Amino acid sequence: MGDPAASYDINGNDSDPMPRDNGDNKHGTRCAGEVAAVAFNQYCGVGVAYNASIGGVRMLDGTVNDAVEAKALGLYPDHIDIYSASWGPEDDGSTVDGPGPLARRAFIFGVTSGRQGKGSIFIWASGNGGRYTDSCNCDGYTNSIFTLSISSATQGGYKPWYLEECSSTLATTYSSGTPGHDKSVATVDMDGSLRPDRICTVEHTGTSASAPLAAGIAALALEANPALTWRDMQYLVVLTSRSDPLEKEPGWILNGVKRKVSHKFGYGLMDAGAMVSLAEQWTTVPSQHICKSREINEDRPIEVSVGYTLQTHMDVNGCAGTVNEVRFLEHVQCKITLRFFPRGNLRILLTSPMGTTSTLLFERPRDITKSNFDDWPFLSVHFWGERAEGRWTLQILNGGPRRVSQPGILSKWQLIFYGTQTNPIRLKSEGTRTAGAAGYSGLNPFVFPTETDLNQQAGALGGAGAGYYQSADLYSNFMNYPNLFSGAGSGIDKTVATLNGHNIPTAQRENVMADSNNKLVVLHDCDPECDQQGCYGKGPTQCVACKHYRLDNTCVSRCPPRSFPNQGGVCWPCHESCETCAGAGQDSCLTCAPAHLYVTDLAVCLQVCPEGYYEISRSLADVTGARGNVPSTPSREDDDDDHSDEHCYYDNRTCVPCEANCASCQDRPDYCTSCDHHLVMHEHRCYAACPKNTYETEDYKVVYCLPPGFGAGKDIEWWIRKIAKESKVRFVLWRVGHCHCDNISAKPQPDFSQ
Ligand SMILES: [Ca+2]
Ligand SMILES: [Ca+2]
Ligand SMILES: [Ca+2]
Repeated sequence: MGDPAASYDINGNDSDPMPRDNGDNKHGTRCAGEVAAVAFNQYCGVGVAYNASIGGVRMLDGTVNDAVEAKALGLYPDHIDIYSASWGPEDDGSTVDGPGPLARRAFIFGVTSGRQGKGSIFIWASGNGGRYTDSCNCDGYTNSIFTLSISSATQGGYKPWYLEECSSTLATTYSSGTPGHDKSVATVDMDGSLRPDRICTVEHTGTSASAPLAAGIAALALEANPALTWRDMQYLVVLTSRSDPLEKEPGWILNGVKRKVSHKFGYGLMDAGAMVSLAEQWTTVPSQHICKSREINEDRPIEVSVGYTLQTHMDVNGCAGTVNEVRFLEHVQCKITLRFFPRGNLRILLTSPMGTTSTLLFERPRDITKSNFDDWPFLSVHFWGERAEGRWTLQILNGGPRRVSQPGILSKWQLIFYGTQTNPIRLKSEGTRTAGAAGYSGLNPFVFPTETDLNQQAGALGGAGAGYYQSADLYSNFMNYPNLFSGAGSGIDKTVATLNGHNIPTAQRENVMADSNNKLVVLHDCDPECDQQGCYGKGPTQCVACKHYRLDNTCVSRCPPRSFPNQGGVCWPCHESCETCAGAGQDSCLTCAPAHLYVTDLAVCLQVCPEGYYEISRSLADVTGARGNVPSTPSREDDDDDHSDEHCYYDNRTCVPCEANCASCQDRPDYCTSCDHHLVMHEHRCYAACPKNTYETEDYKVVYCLPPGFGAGKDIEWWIRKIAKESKVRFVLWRVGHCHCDNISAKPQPDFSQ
């Protein structure tokens, strides 16, 4: 159903996203039809999630820049649950490009604050560059942890010609295949005058047609369980997608937790029934931990001979013993800086401590003009569920076919682990499952087993699914779900019973009278935290009702740290990233939990600053409100102003955004340490084009033009002074953001006396 409240026209800057009817603008309509074409319509097929409402965002029919993308990705994040995107950088097999600073910020804002803090779901098509052996890991949108990347399979379960292989693809849905041999996708079509015979097509193709099917399935999962977070959704896809329909295609590996995974299809074909069943049983995963390894900065040569492999490794402990500890992996990023010409010769592999080898980059034979990756965060989802601790091995292989004239260099690499400290999978108990769901798990080996399933079906389940997290701790971990209030006694259900008067201890039945509800109430010696309705006995656990707030079964004057009073006056846990909060979501922190940083423009607490932010520690004097909480660290200034500040972030560290063009910065917003794609850096500022009398080096640095024969040092200083006076150097801009020096006519005479 069309939803104006989920729609916008960014190109026309109005509320009506109706495309121009010129034959080229049917893509969005076709994608929308796959998700939400209404049931029992007279014209065409039905949408996967036909009860979903759907909006349209017109954004590709005009200039597409970072701001346009950010606006689209950040549109109405409290109203829109799922964003389906079938666009990205050129699929030419040589581009390495990704979201700019504003779009990156939109992703972070979406997953932390969208859907009232449960996180926007971004579904992304993995790309159509298969013909040019493109890699979806060179597409920074699919390669992002925030997007759920979706690949395609033909109706026969094979790799289609346009498929891009990479390790960031999470799963697959059906789409078109070889023309004349395989069918394409049937969906709604664009026709300006809505002629009944023109508003249905059977010709929708490519990964563009796969992402909306995945978005529809994700919508069904949300319908079954609206509490799912953005990471819950990725877990459901990992756990329920099926390799078996696609195993005729080679390339499947078995990872360390015995799940089959592929660079073509991720975890396999999405299964809507299994997704919905598991969604119904799902308990939200613990909050995301981020553990960064150290950066390895030793230069290592990558030799010229075809087949040469540079192998290096790193031993990590998964940040054990810190708040960042990761024991159960989700995403793993390997951030790499290297030089090698041509870059497209390289194959990059990463092997985990559990022995899984994931290919971060396959050779791209068309990628022949560039030689660098600069802090590119190659993503693999193949280690999902494995442990982080141990030895990680990186291999960089010169796979050919181009001749290489000089060795390359690996100058920097780092691993970033995302995941949880505790077992993330805690299914609801058997009693709450529907008969249908329970029955389904028997049919589908990929539905995650509960303890009962494990006991009864340990043999029967077999196959790839049974081993996932198959440990005796599984069920007990669920039952031992860390209870914030465990110190206060019983569980919440029992507490409610006590306060309703149904669970009165026998010893308290003397000296009581019946209240209006015929329950037994003591009218004297009540705890001061009881309200005027009295109590059943002594102490704050025996109140009929609380004067202020209720924490587990006890009346309290205020909710303790890490909890907040909900509308019923019950202290409820904050999100794990908050020390104090106004609500349960990640976007509701008032102060941050220890070891978290406050991100100023997004108003959320994170374990590390996101890309494009720099970290500052405010002096203690700036945060007098935090005084009571900060251990007795001596304060250099004696600050008597009591500007008690709500935003007294607990451990005093914040993340501040870099200025718009910086990809990263240091100490202040305008001191860039790297630039956004296609921009050049000059004296730590980022520019679209080289400033006058400068040219761009291979690694996007800008240096001053020098006449032939000039060396470094004093020559350069002299030359800079000289060109400042008279401009004899001409520049040729051959592409925005790239330039070089040209036509330096006569060699000037250095005059060092100046
Ligand atoms: Ca319009
Ligand atoms: Ca691509
Ligand atoms: Ca992704």
